[in-house]
Amino acid sequence: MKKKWWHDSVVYQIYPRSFKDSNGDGIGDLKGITEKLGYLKHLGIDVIWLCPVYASPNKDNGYDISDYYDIMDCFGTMEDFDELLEKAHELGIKIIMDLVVNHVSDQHKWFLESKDNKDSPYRDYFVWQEGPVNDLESTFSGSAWEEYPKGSNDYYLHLFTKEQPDLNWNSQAMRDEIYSMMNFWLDKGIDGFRMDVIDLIGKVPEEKITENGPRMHEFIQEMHEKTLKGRDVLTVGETWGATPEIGLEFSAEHRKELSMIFQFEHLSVDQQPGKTRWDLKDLDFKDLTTVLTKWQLAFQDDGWNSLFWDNHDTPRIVSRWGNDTEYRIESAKMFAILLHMMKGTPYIYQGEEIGMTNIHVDSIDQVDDVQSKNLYYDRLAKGYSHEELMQAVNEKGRDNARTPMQWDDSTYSGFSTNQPWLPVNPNYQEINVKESIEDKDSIFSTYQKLIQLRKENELVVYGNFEEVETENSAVYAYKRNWQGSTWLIVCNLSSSSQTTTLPDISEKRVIISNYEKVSISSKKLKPFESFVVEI
Ligand code: TEU
Ligand code: CA
Repeated sequence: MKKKWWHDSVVYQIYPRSFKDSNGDGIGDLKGITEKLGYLKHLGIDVIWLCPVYASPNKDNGYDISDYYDIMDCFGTMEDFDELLEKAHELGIKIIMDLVVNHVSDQHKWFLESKDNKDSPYRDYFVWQEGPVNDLESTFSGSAWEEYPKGSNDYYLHLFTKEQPDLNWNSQAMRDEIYSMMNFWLDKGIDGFRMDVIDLIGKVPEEKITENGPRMHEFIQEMHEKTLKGRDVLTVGETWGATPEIGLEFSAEHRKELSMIFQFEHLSVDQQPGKTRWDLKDLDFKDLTTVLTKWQLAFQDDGWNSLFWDNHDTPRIVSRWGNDTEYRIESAKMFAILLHMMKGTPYIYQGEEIGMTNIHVDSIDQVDDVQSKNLYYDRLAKGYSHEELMQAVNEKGRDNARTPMQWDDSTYSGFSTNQPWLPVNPNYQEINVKESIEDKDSIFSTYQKLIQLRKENELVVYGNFEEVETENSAVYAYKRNWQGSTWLIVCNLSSSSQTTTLPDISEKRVIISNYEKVSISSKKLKPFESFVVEI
């Protein structure tokens, strides 16, 4: 495998609205990020993935872009962006931007032209259809078709909110505009893109095909040819519908498409098969570890994995499958060790490195996320109970990951001097960055050490992956083999003690662990116990 700079990199995802507010308006901003670059350097990350900062009316917090060439007012100016990029580069930190090109905002000039003038060249930039339309649904509930103007029998497609009209990728003119825009940012010196729902661009809505449409790879290859080719950048596609085979098509080197993809199969194991994230199901450890192993093996020789538990759309892993009370620290560290010892590029979502947790709300009025809100009202009308819907929102809602970053124990957690746009999690006095950096046994220091291990050991980057049988589905174990060395990674996924059939290990060769005293006989593991040992 040809070496790439992103093979041994660790990426840190920033949701700017919630990261750091520099001017006291309660909303995080670019200057706030620049202020905190030193912190990220201290953590040891190599790359920042910046969620959308482009001009936007914020119907979906920046994922509805009204101008790709401008910065959102509340985040700052293009000068602030240039300064952030420059300061980051000075520290050796790269920045990849979110690229949202499946749809734009209904306030984007292309759509404004398109919607009121059927003869406009921009009409074809969107997916217009005459009624009657099919029953295709939006990810954010309700029909994916919106009639405009009312009574006209003309409909446009929106796979997300109706304020996010879908772009028509069959239009060459539209595609060329997207490529010019990408080159504008790449020429500025950014280091790559995270591509929002990129597996939807080949959609054929009249056949109800959304993910993995027939022309998807063709478009990505054209994009590569016209923008990425010859540039040493990281690209990661968000692909909810990817199988390992599709993942390989996206990321195998000879395909000339992307560096890697985000697949979501491991995060779908706690939902009822064939249903949505809101249709809850208890986690079965075997389901999870089977998927993890499957993706590791799929990219053993070609292609490349991304590794992540959390992002701005998913609940916090420590609350989701760990234990955010009694074993918060142990379980957060266990999930960190499990993930960071795998082959692929790890992504840390802001706050994950200090073990930030989900929040609890009692009423839908306390929720900001458009997906949760739409779901609630849609299903309430369909007869679901308030209680079951609030349970789903509390367990899976996107606000869980979007509460302001907890920097210290002062009012508003050091995020802002004013009431933030989304309330701070009430546990900020106990869980915050200040406390974490001072404590050498913190979750933060485990992340720091894991990042360091990746830097110092090719085994972590390129070692062969091999699952190890433990005769206990609550205990996941795997080996990494590289040039005669072998590391064994052992993780108790459960909140109770577990026995296994693993061989005894030597204390002297423990590389990292989440309990001070590692269970020397690995036959009995403490709750959420995890360690890495050279064998
Ligand atoms: O997410 C894709 C997406 O569909 C998720 O929002 C959703 O949570 C998932 O389908 C499970 O239900 C991307 C962005 O990450 C998200 O923030 C945007 O809202 C969305 O695209 C639209 O741009
Ligand atoms: Ca601000």
